[in-house]
Amino acid sequence: MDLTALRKANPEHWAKATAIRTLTLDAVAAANSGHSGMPMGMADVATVLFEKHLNFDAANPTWPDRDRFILSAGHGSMLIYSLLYLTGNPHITLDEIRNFRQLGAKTAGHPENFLADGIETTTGPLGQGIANAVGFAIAEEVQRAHYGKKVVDHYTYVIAGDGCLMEGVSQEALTLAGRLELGKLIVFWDDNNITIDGTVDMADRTDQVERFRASNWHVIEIDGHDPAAIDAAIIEAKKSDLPTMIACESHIALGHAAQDTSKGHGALTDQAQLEAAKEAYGWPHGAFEVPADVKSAWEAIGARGADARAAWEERFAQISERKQAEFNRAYAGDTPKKLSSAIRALKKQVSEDQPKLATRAASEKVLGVVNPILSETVGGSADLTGSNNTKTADLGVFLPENRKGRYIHYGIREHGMASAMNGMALHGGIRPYGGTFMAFTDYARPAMRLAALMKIPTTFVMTHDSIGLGEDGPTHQPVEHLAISRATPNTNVFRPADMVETAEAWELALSSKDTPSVLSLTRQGLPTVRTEHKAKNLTAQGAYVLADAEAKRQAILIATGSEVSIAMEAKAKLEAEGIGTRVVSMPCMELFAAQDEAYRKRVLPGGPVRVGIEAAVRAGGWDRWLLGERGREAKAAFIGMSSFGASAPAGHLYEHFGITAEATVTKVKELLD
Ligand SMILES: Cc1ncc(C[n+]2csc(CCOP(=O)(O)OP(=O)(O)O)c2C)c(N)n1
Ligand SMILES: [Mg+2]
Repeated sequence: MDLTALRKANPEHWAKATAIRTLTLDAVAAANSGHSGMPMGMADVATVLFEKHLNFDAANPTWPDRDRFILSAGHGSMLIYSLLYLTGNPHITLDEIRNFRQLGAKTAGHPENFLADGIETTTGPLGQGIANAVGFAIAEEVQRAHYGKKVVDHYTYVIAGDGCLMEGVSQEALTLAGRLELGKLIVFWDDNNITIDGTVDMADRTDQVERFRASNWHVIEIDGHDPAAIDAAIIEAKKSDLPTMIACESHIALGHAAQDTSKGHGALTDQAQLEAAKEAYGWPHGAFEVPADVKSAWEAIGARGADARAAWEERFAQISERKQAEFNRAYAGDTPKKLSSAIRALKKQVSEDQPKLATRAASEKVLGVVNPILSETVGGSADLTGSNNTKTADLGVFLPENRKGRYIHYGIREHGMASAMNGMALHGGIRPYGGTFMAFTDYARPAMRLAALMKIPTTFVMTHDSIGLGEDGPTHQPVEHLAISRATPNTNVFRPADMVETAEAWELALSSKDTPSVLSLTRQGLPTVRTEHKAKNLTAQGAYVLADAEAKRQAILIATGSEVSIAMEAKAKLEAEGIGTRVVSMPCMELFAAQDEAYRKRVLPGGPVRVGIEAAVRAGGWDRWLLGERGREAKAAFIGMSSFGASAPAGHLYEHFGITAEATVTKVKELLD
């Protein structure tokens, strides 16, 4: 590349883009770690996007109708930090840039959504950003259909690298976006032909242009260092009814000795080479120094959207007060007042009717009450709608011809679904939930983990939650998945025992503001165990005494979900033999752990023997409740799974694996001996 020619052709653009490049070089050198090349290669694209197109107001980074910018290639975090600092974002100061990658800095190694407004999503695991972006674009469409173009009308822009496009999740994301014709989604591909191990073609020869076209995208190919071409491409992309991929041919680590090599991907810290690059840029300034005229040009870009934001606020004030309140409530993540009374009424009815129902079917009934009350729910399933029971009658299907639809047929794309749901939650104003079989947690897991890390309340509806699903066999029978989800920080795993607990779990999931929920639901029918109506949400305590000992208390049975009724059966048998037995239903270990110690001790007093019953592995939290919080307070045993399941009718499997009331009675007696 002839840098002098580039500089001379457009000196103002060059100075702005060079500020990004040099801040990146300086910050990475100061941290002695990081990724220099990507921000250096994509600085021109980012500069044109921010200068001419991105509708944002740097001083108000959470304005709801802003355009969203997502750096899917999260390793290039200095690109977004530079942009936020230069445009005047209140959180990313020069000190933050100087403290890149240091403890307590907002400028973490990879962008973290919860550290600074303006960072829309956490990226770093390649492919997540582009898949989140599909959710952002869906959220925009759904909200626009509901509130009108006057108050919702924005674009979602993404920068994705070769790595993002090589990850499997990108295939799920882009084919879904193409089918749904998300025309306001615009992806820039950083086509630099470099990854860590070498050139891309060492591992991949995909024709990305053809791949996107085949998936119903509009595609534009440009020189990623030509400001006029970048501008023209964005103008064209914005007009397209289809999502657009702009292939930006670029040079990683532009102007550095490591340009166009995989060495350029990482930390370029050599001082002499750094200075040589600055010299090649015609940048005679010190470390972290941005000349005042360049900084003020960037700040003008940051202030450019202030008028648009003010105009938006005026338009917003014109919609009905009811709509304004609904919009603000949904953005705040608050539930309507009606929700808890509706849940209470449902619980009362269920306790009276005492249906025998699979919790997945119970969940559908709860959603039937919830969805008409919460206009912000967007449901879906990865091609298991009838099995996950996620669709209710009032939700139309979201399609290009029906943007009012609030149900998404995600297709067989569990990872893409989970990641898109995260995008919707991050966008704001939408409460997404989506279903698959619990065994396919594995396929959705990277996004489930990120929901927890990002502190967003995505709800994962995981049905067919044990060997109780029966004949489909061990591939479909989760045994370790509860443990995996419970081991994940900031995740509430609910395993309701009946429809009452299912309603309570939903109420908690829908009220959560910063914790995702996993609902573990059965395929098989379960009796109602909560036969006495309690207005209070008992699931909120995580565990509670469902039935206390009648004879002198000698045993405590702790069970979750489908095994609570087994515990009740065992209790009846034990009481008949004079062994007083308490049954504790434990629908959410995390919420129980969050109760004060006095409550935990009241539910699980020392003394009696304890048996845990759950058709899953013991790992992932059980020992704390079985052995006691100090690990030696109770004689205890666990009835559950220690191998994969098998293919047979559910009843046979429970017998075969010894998860029965009889086995529980035997265990209690052994412990009492
Ligand atoms: C899921 C995942 N796998 C691996 C990595 C480690 N990693 C970070 S960047 C990178 C290479 C990415 O190549 P590309 O997107 O082309 O970025 P460039 O080298 O062009 O900056 C890899 C493998 C990661 N961050 N996420
Ligand atoms: Mg690359």
